[in-house]
Amino acid sequence: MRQTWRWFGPKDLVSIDDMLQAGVEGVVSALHHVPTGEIWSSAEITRRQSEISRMRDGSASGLAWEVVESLPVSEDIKKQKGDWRSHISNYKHSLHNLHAAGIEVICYNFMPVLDWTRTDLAWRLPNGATCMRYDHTDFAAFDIHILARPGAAADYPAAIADAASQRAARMTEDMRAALARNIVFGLPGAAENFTLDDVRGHLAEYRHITAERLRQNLIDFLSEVAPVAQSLGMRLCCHPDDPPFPLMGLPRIMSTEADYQAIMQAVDLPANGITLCSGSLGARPDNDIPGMMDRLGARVHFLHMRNVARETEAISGSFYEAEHLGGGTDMVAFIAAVLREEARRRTAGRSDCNIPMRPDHGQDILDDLGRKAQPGYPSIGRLKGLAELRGIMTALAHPVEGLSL
Ligand code: DNO
Repeated sequence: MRQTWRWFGPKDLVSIDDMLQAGVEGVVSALHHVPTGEIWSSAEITRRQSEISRMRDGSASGLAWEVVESLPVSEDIKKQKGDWRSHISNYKHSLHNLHAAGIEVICYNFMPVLDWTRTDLAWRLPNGATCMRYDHTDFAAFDIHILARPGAAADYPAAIADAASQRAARMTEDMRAALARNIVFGLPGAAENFTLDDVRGHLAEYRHITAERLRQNLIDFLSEVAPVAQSLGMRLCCHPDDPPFPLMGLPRIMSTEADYQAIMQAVDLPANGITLCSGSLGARPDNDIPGMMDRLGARVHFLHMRNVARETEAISGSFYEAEHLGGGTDMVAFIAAVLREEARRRTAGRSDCNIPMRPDHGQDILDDLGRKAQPGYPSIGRLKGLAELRGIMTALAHPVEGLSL
C-alpha cells in the first residue's frame, strides 16, 4: 500500500514538512478553486505539483501529487441538463492535462446535490476528543422543519419524524442555523457551497430523476470518460455515497456492493474503478468491507481507511466517526484483504500493485482541539490513524506472521 495523505493546498494548516514527518509517501490533492465543470489547466496543475515538491526551507520534499481527489462531476452532468455535454468534454480535457503531468488516479463521486454530510462537526467523546457525527433525528429535523422540504416527514419512520419535531421545537435560531450550516454549506472537498435556497432549487430539478435514471446518467458519463482514462493508462475511482443511503428524497446509487457491481459491469473497463471508503460504506450494517475488497478488489484503485460506530441497526441511521481501529469495520481483516489483492496483482504483473491508501478523517485530539483545521482533517488525529494502520500493514506483511504474500 502506498501511504498517502489529503492536502487541501497552501491554505491547509498541515504543511508539506508535517506530512513528511508523519511518514507520508504521496499526496492526494485537488484544485478546489477551479469552478466545477471547468478545465483544469496544465498551468494550475503544475503550480500545485510545485507547491507539493518543496519543504518550508525550499529543499526538495520528494513528495508528489499522486491522487486527485476529486475531479468533481457537475450537477449538470448528474442531471444531464444545461451544459452537461461541454462539462464532459472539459472533464476529458482535464484528464489529458493530468495525464501529461504524470497523475494517474482520479477520484470523484456521483452524489446528487450534497457531497458528504454530517450533523455535528465536533461531537464530544467521553475522553474530551471530538469527532464528526451524523444524527438521523437531527437530519430529519433539518429536512422537515428547517429546509421544510414538502413531503419530507413521510420519508422517515414515524418515531424519528416525531422525535425530530420535538427536537426542532426546542432549537433556538442559532442552533437551527448551525445545523443547516453543518449539513449543506459544504464540508472540506465538497465541490459546492450551497445556500438553503440553492438546495431547494436543486431538489426541484431532481423531482423526476429516479435512482434508475441517475444510475444511467452515471453510466453515460463513464461511457464517455472511462475509455479516455483507459487509453491514457489512468484509473478513475468512484467514491461511495456518504452517508450511504438516500437523503432529502434524493436517490443515492453508490451505497452498496450491488451498486458497485452494476456500474463496474455496465462500463467494463479496468479504468472504471472504485474508491473503497470503509468509513462511508461502513455506516450501513449490510456492507461487508473486507468481503467487498476480496470480491471487487481488482477494480479498487484507491483506499480510504476510516471507521464509524453505528448507533442503530437501521440502514438509515445515526453514527459517529470512531478511532481508526474502533467502530464496526474489522480493519485487520480489511487490510489483510488489501494485501491479498496486492499479492494477486504482483503475480499478474500489474503495475498498480501498490494501492494508494489514506487515513481518512481523524478525531480531534491533543493540539488539534481548538486549532480549527478543516472539519474531519486534523493533523494529529489523522497521524494517529495512519500510525495505527501502518502498524497493522507492517505486522501482516511480516514473515513471522506466516502470511505468504
Ligand atoms: C470526505 C471525503 C469526500 C470525498 C469526495 C470524493 O472526507 O471522503 O469529500 O473526497 O466525496 O469525491
